[in-house]
Amino acid sequence: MANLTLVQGDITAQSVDAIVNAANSSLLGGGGVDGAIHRKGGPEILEACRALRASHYGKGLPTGRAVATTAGRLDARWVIHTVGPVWSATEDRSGLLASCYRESLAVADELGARSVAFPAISTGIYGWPMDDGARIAYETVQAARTGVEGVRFVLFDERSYETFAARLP
Ligand code: AR6
Repeated sequence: MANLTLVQGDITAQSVDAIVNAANSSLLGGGGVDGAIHRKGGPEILEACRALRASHYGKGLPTGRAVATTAGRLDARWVIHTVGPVWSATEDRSGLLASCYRESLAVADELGARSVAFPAISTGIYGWPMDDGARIAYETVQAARTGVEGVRFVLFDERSYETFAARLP
């Protein structure tokens, strides 16, 4: 099982093998973590995303799936882009959020990544409640059969950090 750590800060400042991006299915960038990763990582990441769209994901990367590109100028070898579900009060989409963590770790395993940094997927623009996002993140990562040794959750602000810290297994 991977060792779990928490830090408060900016995921683009992390030095790890793979940084996970909370992307959207277009893979062409956006706000939040996605915007920060593309801004700091530089145009190489967008170029790689465009190539992936052209070769495999003409209709977009489905929700719950993950795919890797170069990390450009970030201090990492790869960025793993995953598409979280938009929060719904009427439909249970937690399986899709769990899938983001599981699939990202599966991609990390294929790459041979040993350390992976995750943001709190779906808890920003996509509106997922932070405490439930933390629960799903921990449950899924703990249950994963993975060769990844270190999983670092990077929480942007104090409130999200405290929420994750309170639920840390
Ligand atoms: N480092 C770490 N965490 C961050 C950072 C950062 N630099 N910036 C924001 N967060 P979000 P989503 C936190 O909105 O909810 C994009 O436009 C943020 O506080 O980035 O999955 C995509 O293109 C929140 O807790 O992702 C999609 O369209 C968490 O990261 C859409 O947003 C996730 O917030 C995806 O929405």
